[in-house]
Parts: sequence; structure tokens; C-alpha cells
Amino acid sequence: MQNAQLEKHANNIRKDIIIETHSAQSGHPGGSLGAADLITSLYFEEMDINKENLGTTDRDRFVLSKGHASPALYGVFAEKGFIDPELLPTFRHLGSPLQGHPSMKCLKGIDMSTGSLGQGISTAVGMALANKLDNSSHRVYALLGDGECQEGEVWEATMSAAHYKLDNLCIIVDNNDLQIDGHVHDVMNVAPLDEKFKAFGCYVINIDGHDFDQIRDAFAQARKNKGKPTAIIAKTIKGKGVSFMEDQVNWHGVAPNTEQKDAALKELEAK
Ligand SMILES: Cc1ncc(C[n+]2csc(CCOP(=O)(O)OP(=O)(O)O)c2C)c(N)n1
Ligand SMILES: [Mg+2]
Repeated sequence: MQNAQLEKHANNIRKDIIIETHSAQSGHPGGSLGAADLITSLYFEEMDINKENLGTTDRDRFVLSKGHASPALYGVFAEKGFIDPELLPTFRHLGSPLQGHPSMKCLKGIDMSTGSLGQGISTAVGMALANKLDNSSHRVYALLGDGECQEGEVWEATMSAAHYKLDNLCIIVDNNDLQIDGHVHDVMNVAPLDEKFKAFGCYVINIDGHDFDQIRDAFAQARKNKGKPTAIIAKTIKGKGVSFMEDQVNWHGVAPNTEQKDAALKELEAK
């Protein structure tokens, strides 16, 4: 797909994120906006997933380990035609399939219920191991936050993935140096993430998580890599695309009011 087309999808997803969080008056815009380019690339280029195979096991799998970025996932589901875009404003409302954190019980296509940081990657390891046992060529992708990497479980899971030589697993870290209440390097430094994942047995690739050429190339390298899992460390800007939300810790878990929503949509529409 042309980068211009990917940019258009990502921009639409960013508008969806604003609409969802504004409608709910809760949720996590920052980490959703920052992950929009990675998620767009996964669903529109990299993964074998479409409307037809969505309800089957005969496809690739995605685990949003940083489950609070659900607005981005629902945005890409709307862009892919997996859900009716009219559902987006029901985000976080009682009875909506668009739960604050993704629920596989509520929405077809969600591969794992997530939200408790650290746990998603473990389930992705299990899925990748199952694919190996089934001789399936399908791949498993897990998106983690950098703050999430403070969880010990992330490293237990990575150690297991390397032990079982899960080259069908692609770990992606949304490396924005922000977490819920500050900079990751101040709260509990996880750097250098690339060297840590390498030490835990991964093939590691550092990229700019907003550059579609680099994202595409990293996924291609991950496919070629044999005998070990791949970890893509993607440098991102939390809140990317809405200037007043970019790189601001305050926009981690706060919804825009109506004035802010209008300003954000205006800026995104101008792109
Ligand atoms: C086990 C667990 N502890 C705490 C939280 C609350 N929480 C939600 S998001 C977040 C910060 C996550 O930061 P990061 O992983 O860097 O995500 P991003 O910056 O991409 O939003 C925290 C502490 C949680 N969801 N799960
Ligand atoms: Mg972060």
C-alpha cells in the first residue's frame, strides 16, 4: 500500500480516537494516538486479517498488550469494516462491545482481553507456541508500552519466547518515554530496551514508529528472522497528530472536552 494511503487511514483512526474518548468522557487518547501508525501498518499491510477470515483461526493474531489503547484498535476495526463506525461513540458506554479495555467476549476479532499490563505478551507467547505445535504459518503480534516493560511478566514471557524459538512472534514496543504519571526514565527507567530484549534472546530492530517505510521494513526483517522472536523498538510520540496532546503526560488518561475535541478534529481534518 502507498504511504499516502496508510497516512489517510491513520489520520481517520486518530479522528476516531478523539470521537470515542470525547463521547465517553474517559479513556486514553495519548497512548492511542501514538500507536495509530503502528496499528495501521499492522492491519492494512502486515497481517493476514480481513473481514472474511476474521471469525476463523486461519489468520494472524494481534494482542494489544497495552490494552488502554483500545480506541486505536476500534478505530482500525472501523477502517477495516470489521465494525460499524456508528458504534464508535458508544465507546465505554454500558453494554457497548467497545469496552474501555478490549474484551474478546464482547467483540469479534479481539484476540485477547487485555488491560492488565504485562499479561498480554504472555498470551501472545502461548498463541505463537500453539501455532508452532499446529505447524501453522500464521504469525502473532503483540504491542506493548514502554511503561508496561516495567512489569516482570514481560521479561518472563520474552524469555519463554526465546526458549521456544518463537520466530513467529513479533513483539512491538511503543517507546514514547511516558507512562501514566511521568517520564519512564524518571519513574522506573527501562532503557536500554533494545539491549534488554537482545539479552533475553530476541532479534531486535530499532525504528521510528511513525515512519511507514521503517515499520514495513522492520516487519519484513522479522519475517526473515529465524530461530528467535523479534522485538521491534518503535520510537513514538505519545499523542501524535494532535499538537496540544503531543508528548504531554496529562493526556494519558484524560478525555478532550467539546472545545478540545473540535480543535483536535479540525487539526486532523486539515492533514
Ligand atoms: C498491571 C497494571 N497496572 C497499572 C495499570 C494502570 N495503567 C494503565 S496505562 C498505565 C501506563 C502505561 O504506560 P505505557 O505502558 O508506557 O503506555 P503508553 O505510554 O503507551 O500509554 C498504567 C500504569 C494497568 N492497566 N495494569
Ligand atoms: Mg509509554
